[in-house]
Amino acid sequence: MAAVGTLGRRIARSGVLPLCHRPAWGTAARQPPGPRLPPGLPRAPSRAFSNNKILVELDESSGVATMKFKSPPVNSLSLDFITEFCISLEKLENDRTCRGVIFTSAVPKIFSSGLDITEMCGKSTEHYAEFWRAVQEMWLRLYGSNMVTVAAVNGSSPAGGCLIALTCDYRIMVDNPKFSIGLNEAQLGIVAPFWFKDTFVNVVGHRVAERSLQLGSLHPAAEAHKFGLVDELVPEEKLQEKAAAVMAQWLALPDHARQLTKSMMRKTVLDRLVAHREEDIQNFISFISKESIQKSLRMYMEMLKKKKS
Ligand code: CO8
Repeated sequence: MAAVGTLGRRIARSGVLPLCHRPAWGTAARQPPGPRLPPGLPRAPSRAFSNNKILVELDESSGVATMKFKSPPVNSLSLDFITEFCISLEKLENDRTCRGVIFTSAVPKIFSSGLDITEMCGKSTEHYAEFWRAVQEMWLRLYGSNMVTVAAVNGSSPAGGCLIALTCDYRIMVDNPKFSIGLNEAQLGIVAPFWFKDTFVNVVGHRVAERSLQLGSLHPAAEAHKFGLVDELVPEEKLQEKAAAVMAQWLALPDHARQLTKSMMRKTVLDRLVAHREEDIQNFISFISKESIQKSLRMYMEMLKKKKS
């Protein structure tokens, strides 16, 4: 898919409603799935839709979808990836049989390497505006989702990858010291915006977030678990089973009560970005366009390439 047009136009072409036209919080409680079938009887079918970068499978009997990132080598969050993400999420949000989504990766050892750095290097002002609006949109849709969202983190998850996990309701990570997670923007010479910071603070608290953000830390799985960045660690082979069990626990509650509680906890942070969205885009453009920042990003990309040789 070519990276052309605004995210709004891209989503409009897909027939998906833009965020501002979605029903208000709590007004569209999801329908619980039908009664459980006795063993042996045919089950409701699973539905799958796949684009280039994300595979979505919806199990209609449980009401749980899995979104699997499949954009090698590192599931970087390019404009195309983010567009697919928003469209897929919106399709599920509008599907009354879907009550929860598990996010995971089909790329071995990587959950997501975060925002695609090439989208932020040597591009036009218009491109930076389109890209940043898409990043905002992805966060607004996911943080404000009515569905239960569980991140099944099966690999490294720096920066924007960590943000996706932080934005979910619950995080389970594979217990592997080689996998790390964190908002490492400072290491790239860039600054995580206020809504990345707000999301992080809401998960781990102010002190831990401040230290981790200032140092641009990437935390090995066990350390991330110790201070609550991830809720649980499991062996790789147990990840799917655990994610399904957590999802079942969250879905056992009445949707309207859980959704209204989620909204109460997240509304202030969501509203802050909505109120300052254009200003945030202009800040991003003027920051990322600075020659000193461009130089830092180029050096970082070179460092990634050199690491191989
Ligand atoms: N964007 C673009 N390309 C990337 C990215 C990325 N985020 N990450 C890796 N790549 C590329 C590499 O350059 C390499 O390319 P090539 O094959 O052409 O040399 C290829 O992907 C494979 O990478 P590695 O060889 O490094 O793969 P490994 O399996 O050894 O390691 C890692 C995987 C751990 C994910 C490693 O690649 C890594 O650490 N990547 C960088 C992750 C990172 O720092 N991301 C930060 C992105 S910024 C962000 O998300 C938030 C920005 C907030 C904006 C604030 C604005 C002001």
